[in-house]
Amino acid sequence: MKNDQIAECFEQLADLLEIHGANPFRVRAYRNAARTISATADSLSELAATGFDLTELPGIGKDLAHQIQEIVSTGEHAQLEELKTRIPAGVLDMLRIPGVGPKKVSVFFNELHLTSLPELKAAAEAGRLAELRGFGRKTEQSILQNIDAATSAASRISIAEAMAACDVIVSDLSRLPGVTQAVAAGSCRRRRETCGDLDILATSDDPSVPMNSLAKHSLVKEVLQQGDTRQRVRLHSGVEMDLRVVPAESFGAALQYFTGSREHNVVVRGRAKELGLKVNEYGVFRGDLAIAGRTEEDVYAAVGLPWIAPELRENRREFEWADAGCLPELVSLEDIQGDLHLHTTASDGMAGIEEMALAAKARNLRYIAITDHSKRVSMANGLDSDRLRAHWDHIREVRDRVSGIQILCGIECDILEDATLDLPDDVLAEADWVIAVLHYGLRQPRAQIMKRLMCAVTNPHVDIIGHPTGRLVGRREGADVNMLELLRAAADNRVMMEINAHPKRLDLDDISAAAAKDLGIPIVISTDSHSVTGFDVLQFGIGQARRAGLTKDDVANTKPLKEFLTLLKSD
Ligand code: DGT
Ligand code: CA
Ligand code: CA
Repeated sequence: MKNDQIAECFEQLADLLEIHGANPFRVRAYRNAARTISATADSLSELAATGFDLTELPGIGKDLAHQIQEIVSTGEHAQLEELKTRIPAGVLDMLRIPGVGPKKVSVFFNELHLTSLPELKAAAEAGRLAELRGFGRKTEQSILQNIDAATSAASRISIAEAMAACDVIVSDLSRLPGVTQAVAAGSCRRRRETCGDLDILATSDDPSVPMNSLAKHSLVKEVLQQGDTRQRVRLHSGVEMDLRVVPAESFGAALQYFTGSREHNVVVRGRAKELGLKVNEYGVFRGDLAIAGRTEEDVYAAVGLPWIAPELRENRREFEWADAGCLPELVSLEDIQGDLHLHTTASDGMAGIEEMALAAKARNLRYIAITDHSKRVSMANGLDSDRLRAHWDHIREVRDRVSGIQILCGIECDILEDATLDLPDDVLAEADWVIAVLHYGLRQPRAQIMKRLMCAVTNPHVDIIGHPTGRLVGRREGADVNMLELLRAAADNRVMMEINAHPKRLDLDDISAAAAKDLGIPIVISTDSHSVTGFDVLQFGIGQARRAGLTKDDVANTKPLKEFLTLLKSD
C-alpha cells in the first residue's frame, strides 16, 4: 500500500469525523497525520513490515501508529468503514463543491438529512439552505452554481488515484504464472486528468487465472460481473474496474480497442472499412482472415497508420499529423532537467532548502528554483520583501555548499485582486525567476481577471504564469480566463506558461497547453513540491504535456540551465 493511500484513509476519516461532529482536536490529529504520511519518502508499509517504530515519525503517536499498522496489514481501517456505513458516500461528494467544507456538509446531513448531491441541489432550489442558521442566499446561490460540475466530477477519480490502483494490480497480475502480459488501458493509459473507471487488459490461455486472482486482490471489494473473458469489480475506494483477458495473438488489437478513446476508434474503424478491412478487439480482418492483432503497431500499420501514442488518441489532430507524417515525438519524464516551482519551510513547505535541493538532485534534476509564497498568502506564511531577501541569502548559502545541482532564487508572487503584484518591482528585479499566480478573487468577472493577468504578463520581471486558471480538478472551476488573449499576450511579452503537474491542478490543461505551443510559448512543467516526495507528481504533468502534443523542444525545463536562462525575458 502506498503512503498516499494511507494518507487518504486519514483524510477521509477526518472528513467523516468532522461531519459527525467529533472533537476538532481529533480531526486535526488525523489531518496532520495525513500530511506527514504523504510527505514521508519511505514506504510506511515497508517500514511497518520491518518493525520500524512508526511513532518516530513527527505527529504520529502510539494510537496513530497502531492504526497505520491496521491499514497496511488489513487494507482497511475498521472505524473508517464503520463511519462509512453511517454516512452515505453521497454526503462526502458534497465536499467537492467549492466553498463547502465538512462543517457545512454536517449541517446539510444532520439537520436537513440530505445524503447526495441531487438532494442538496433540490434543497437549494427550494430555498431551504438559505433558511439554515449561518447560511444565506449568497451561499445558496454559489452552491447552485457549482453543484453540476461537482456532480459530474464526483463519479470520476484523479489520474493519480487511477494510476496508483492500476500499477498495483497490473504488477500483481503480471506476476501470475500463466499470465503473459497485463497492462492498463482506457482513459488511464491515455492519461486523461480523471478516469470514470479503470480498464485492465491481460493475456492468458486461461482467463480464470487472472480473474480469480483479481477477485481476491486486497484492493478489490467485490465482483460485480463475471463472464468468460471479462470481469467487472469494485475496489474498496469505490471505483470500478474492467478486466478483459484475451489470447496473446489478440493483445495488440484488444489494447488498441480498450485504450480508446471511442472517438479515436471510430476513425480507425472507418479507415479500415475504406480498405475493405474490419477491426475489432480480436484483430484486423480481411474477410475471415486475421491480418494483424498481436501488437498495436501491426494493427495501426494494417490500416495504413503509424503507431499513435495513447495520450494523443482523442480524435483531435492525431490523424492529420499521422497523414502528414509529422506525429510529434512526445516529451518524456527522462527529458526533464529542472523543476522551477517548489516550496520550503520558509512558507508552507515541509522541508528546508538544502533538503529539497538534495531530494531534487537524487532524482537526477540539474537545477531547481525555490519559489515560496509571497505575503498575501498569509495562511501559508507568505514572505514580505525583508523575509524574502533573507530567504534568498539562505538559498545562496546552500547554493555554495551543495554541488551537482543549481539553485535559482525564485518567488511565487500573488497577483492581487486589484491587479497589482504582491511584491514591489525592485524586489522582483532581484529574483532569478518570478512565477506570478492568481490565488484569491478567482470569482472576479472576466474583465478584472484579465486585467490582473495582463498586469503580470507585462511586468518586466515576471517570467511565467503559474497554474494559470487556478482550477482544482473536479473541485473548483478556474477563473474566467480568456485563454487565447492571455496566451497571445504571453507570446508578445516573452512570458512562459506553467503546466502545474499536481494531479489536483494540471493547469494549463491539455487543450490550452496545445494552444500555447502553437503560439511558440515555452512551457514549463513544474511539480509545485511542498515536500521531498512532492517531485513524484512530475509524471502527471508529463502526461498532460503529452496529451497536448508537446515535444521535448516545446518544454523549456528540458534544456540545460544555461540555455533555459536565454529564454527568459529578464536576465
Ligand atoms: P472513462 O472510463 O470514462 O474515463 O473513459 P474510457 O475511455 O476509459 O472509457 P471506457 O472505460 O468506457 O472504455 C474503455 C475503452 O474501451 C474506450 O475508450 C473505448 C473502448 N470501448 C468500450 N466500450 C465500447 C463500446 O461499446 N464501443 C466502442 N466502440 N468502444 C468501446
Ligand atoms: Ca475507463
Ligand atoms: Ca471501462
